[in-house]
Amino acid sequence: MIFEKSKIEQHNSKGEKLHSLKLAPLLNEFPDVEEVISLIAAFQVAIPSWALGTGGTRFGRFSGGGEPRNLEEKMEDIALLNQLNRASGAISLHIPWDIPTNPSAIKALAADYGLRFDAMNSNTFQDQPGQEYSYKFGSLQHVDKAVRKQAIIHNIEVIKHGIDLGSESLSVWLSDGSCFPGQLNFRNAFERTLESLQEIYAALPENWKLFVEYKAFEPNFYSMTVGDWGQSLLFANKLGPKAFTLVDLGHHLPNANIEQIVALLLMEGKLAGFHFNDSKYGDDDLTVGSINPYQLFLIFNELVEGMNARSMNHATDLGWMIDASHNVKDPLEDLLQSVEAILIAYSQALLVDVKALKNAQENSDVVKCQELLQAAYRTDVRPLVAEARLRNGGALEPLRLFREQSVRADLIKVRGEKTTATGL
Ligand SMILES: [Mn+2]
Repeated sequence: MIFEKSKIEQHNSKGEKLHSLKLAPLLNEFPDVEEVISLIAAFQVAIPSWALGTGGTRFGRFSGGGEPRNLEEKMEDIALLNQLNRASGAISLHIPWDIPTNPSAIKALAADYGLRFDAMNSNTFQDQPGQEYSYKFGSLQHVDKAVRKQAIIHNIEVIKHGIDLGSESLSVWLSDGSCFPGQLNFRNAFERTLESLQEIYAALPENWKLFVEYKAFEPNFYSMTVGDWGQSLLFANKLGPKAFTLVDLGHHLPNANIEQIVALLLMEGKLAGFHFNDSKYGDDDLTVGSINPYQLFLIFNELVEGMNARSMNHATDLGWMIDASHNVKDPLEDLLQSVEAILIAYSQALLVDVKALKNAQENSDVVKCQELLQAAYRTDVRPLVAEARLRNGGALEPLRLFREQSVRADLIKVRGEKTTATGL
């Protein structure tokens, strides 16, 4: 289901005139606009292998059609996204849902599609068929050493799969914790988890990173052993220089100031990167930017400022991943919307008048600070994002082209109406 290049060219030439008209004022207004466009063009967001099918809730799942039935078809879908937006050139694999049984063939397919393998994700939050011990009461924190060992071995296997594919990081999200007061000795749970993570850390190749993801609640509803950024940072600091804290936007208690968390993790050189999504209540895993785009902008504002302060490469020094669930939308359309929202927030952050903001901060000119931030946020940067995409060979309007070409209908013809992606 790969697009013919001519279809994208046709689509672009149809829209080119209107695009130029919209772009012109931005080219005039911002002196550094060429640099901004090239930064946007370099920015890539990894697509998780579990986000290409229809997700569900604990109440049910309403299947879409034409969903990818295996890893190869998932990669095909990501290649298609990347053809359209030129900003989705990486895949983040989940093990065991997407075990590459023939790694050299998978690697060759990725090379054909121009995809690279981003962070690998382990899973000790579910019991797998044939597994000796249960994770009902935790994995790396478990009171039974044999259970911990099983979870450690799984993580090391995930690292090995990643080495085969050329990935360079492991994301560990633990559902470990407790459901009721008194169930767990917090200190002992932390210490056992740390010991387990140390064994996993020791198995990392030299150039690898370990991402420790935190989450405030669910599935455990009294305590989570890696429950917030403080606990994650404690683990990361104790583990060593290859360990970092991973921020998933939906994993905080309501109204948490995520931008401040990001600023301080960057200051400490301990920010791993992001799992992007949006939420209104909890870990809703909604389309990025669909509920609170201003918060996303404020986060990117801290990211850009903090990365520049440490002379970091925006595109490559942190892990950028989507972690969302698509329950009612076409997953591919949702992912196009999510990547677009990320690029828009990033572009707006790049337009902040940093010098003027610094000056206003130094003078405690609160009104001016707000004006400067909101001036950038209220700029319609969509033509800049489209221009970056155009220069990369993508489509001016990816979503429109996706619909005009009836991509989903074609996928249903090939894959069938009733399909379920692995892991869902
Ligand atoms: Mn996540």
